[in-house]
Amino acid sequence: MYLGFDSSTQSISAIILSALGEIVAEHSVNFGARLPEFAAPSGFIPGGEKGEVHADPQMWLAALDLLLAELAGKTDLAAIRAIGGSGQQHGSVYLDETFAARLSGLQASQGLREQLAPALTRASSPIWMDTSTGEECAEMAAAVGGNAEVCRRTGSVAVERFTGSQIRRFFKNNPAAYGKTAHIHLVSSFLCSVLAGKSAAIDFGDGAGMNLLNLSKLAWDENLCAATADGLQEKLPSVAPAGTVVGGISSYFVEKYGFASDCKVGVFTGDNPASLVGMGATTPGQVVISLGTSDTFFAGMTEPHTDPRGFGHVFGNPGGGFMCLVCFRNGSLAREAMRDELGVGWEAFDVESLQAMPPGNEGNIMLPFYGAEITPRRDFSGPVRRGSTAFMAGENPAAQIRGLLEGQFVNMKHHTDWIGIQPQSIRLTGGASRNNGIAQIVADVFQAPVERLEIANSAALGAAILGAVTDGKSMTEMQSLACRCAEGTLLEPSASSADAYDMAKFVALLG
Ligand code: XUL
Repeated sequence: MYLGFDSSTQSISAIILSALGEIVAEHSVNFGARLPEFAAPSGFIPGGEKGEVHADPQMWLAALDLLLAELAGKTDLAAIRAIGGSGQQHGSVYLDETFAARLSGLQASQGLREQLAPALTRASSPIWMDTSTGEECAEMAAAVGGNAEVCRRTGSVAVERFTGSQIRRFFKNNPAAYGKTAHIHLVSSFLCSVLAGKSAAIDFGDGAGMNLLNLSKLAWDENLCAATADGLQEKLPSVAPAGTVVGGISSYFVEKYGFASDCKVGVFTGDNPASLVGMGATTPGQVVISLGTSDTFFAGMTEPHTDPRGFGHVFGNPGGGFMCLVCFRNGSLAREAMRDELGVGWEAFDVESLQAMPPGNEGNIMLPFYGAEITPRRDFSGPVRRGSTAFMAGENPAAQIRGLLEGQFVNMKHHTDWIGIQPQSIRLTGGASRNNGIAQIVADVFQAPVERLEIANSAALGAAILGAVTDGKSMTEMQSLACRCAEGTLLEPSASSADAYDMAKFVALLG
């Protein structure tokens, strides 16, 4: 059996997968609810100033112990042959030179938290929600000749939440503590190190979320490391492809939770690359659209070509090659805002309600943004409408809702054209993905069939599949066994809608 962990913003989860692709056990620990002593109800420390959003790495350690204690109570962990894992991307953990010795000397009689906390040189970890490093991003970009160059090298322009600018901010604001730092890990590689009992490598998927990994060389970029902080390269772990074995599990976990001593630990990855695996979408041509608070589009790519507009990101694909990731801030955020503005319920987003207007919305189009957007990166004070007088006046809920949804997915199609691959099939996930009305619009706009998977936690499933890959199993075989589509969820695009969307008019309105 294989164990997959996903340490996300609000919780840590585990999935145990059999070699036949059956989910044998699932367990999760919610940080806010289960570890109230860290005063982080949503997984991060509230009240950060100037865009700072940090989390307590000690909380992640306490949660790992708690999760395993509870999992060991209901499953025999001795049957686990290999472990894979993923973490929220971009977050970083700073440790001194005692880290390695502390890891190899962990005592099962005590907890991870008290034994490893003294190695932390930065008490809190900046995470992906942090927006405090605009200045550092500009400095890094200027040092290598501009953002186009950062993007050419690393797959993304310099981004606040990415780890490089976060490291630079620490180096500038707290040089003494930076000087004491011997290892800088991502959330993923930190937890992997703890499980393997030694400092672990970062994989190409999560490493690409740092603005420090040169994608054509698949190695740390010397110029960007130098532009970030003194002596950085020596503090970064090595890089390795997904599926690489880090080593056997640390004896701490064997003694304390009953793992077999020959259980292997593979390199961990980011939650999005792990989701690509867990959604069975690592092959180029398959696309995942996650409909959450923000909407996210990700897909496998053969070549690491980058977004000329600078909004999208390119990461390593755990299945080989590369993947793109494009985030849209106005996802459910905007769908909810419109629902509330119109005073309707979610049934107004159902297939039947949406059919009151035809695909293309009789030429009524909308830029569907209720506030700041990141793709495109611009502030909006509300949706921008073009069309009939009634539509411009906000009348006819069916036309407004269809206008919003079509706008969201036409905007998504436009801003993902640079990957150069027509989607063969789209796998929808996230809160709004069960809604057939929304799913049909996705199918029609992209002219591709849309399906939904049985499982909700695709990152932990992907992590468990990566565990199996570490043990020599084929990823595609594990995906075909484990990534099953929920019955009756396949929707075909309607051919008559192929020319219904006026992309050119939408792009002109975007300006
Ligand atoms: C991706 C990103 C988020 C985090 C959240 O770039 O910032 O999706 O990985 O888990």
